[in-house]
Amino acid sequence: MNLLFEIEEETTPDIPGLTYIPDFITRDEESTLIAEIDEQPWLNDLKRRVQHYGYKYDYKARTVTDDAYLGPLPDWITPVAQKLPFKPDQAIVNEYLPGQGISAHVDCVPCFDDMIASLSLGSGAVMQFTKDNEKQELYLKPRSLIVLSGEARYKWTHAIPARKSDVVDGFKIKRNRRISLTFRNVIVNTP
Ligand SMILES: O=C(O)CCC(=O)C(=O)O
Repeated sequence: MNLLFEIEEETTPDIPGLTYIPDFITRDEESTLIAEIDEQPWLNDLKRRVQHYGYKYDYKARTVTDDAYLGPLPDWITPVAQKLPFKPDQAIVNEYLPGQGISAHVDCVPCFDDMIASLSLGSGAVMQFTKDNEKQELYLKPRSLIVLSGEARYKWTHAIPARKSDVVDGFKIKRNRRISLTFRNVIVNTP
């Protein structure tokens, strides 16, 4: 039984504006990014640990104001940011230990432009997409990238269920520590 082959064959949900790119980065690039991330300070404002670059996002107020500017994206982010289909000015790192997730949401519409990308590092996890009564799932493999735009970004919520394992194509896959590196372009709001 070839688990990786089975998962490789998983089809991307048919959601307009959703792009899934497995193996977006190499294992070496992944290790370098994780090492860099682990050298930076973490914020503990949420249940999961996060790091913000470019602009600080205010989760409570759901805004990004011009005084939230932190500076250009750090050099260690540049190589991966340059491979994206847009030029981000903001990046958020999320850390998910097994059992942690993120609840269903649409990324703040007045805060961020159309295209949003998320790179998975370390471990995979299922992402759930929901629109009205429709639910679709996609297993985000480590080193994969998803890009959300249009309908996928504005009409569907996305979530990572808080659990310790996922079932993908009938196979149970344990989660390890997952880090996502998410990229956006900020629409600056005046306070
Ligand atoms: O972890 C991810 O891939 C998604 C993160 C996310 O949805 C968010 O930061 O709003």
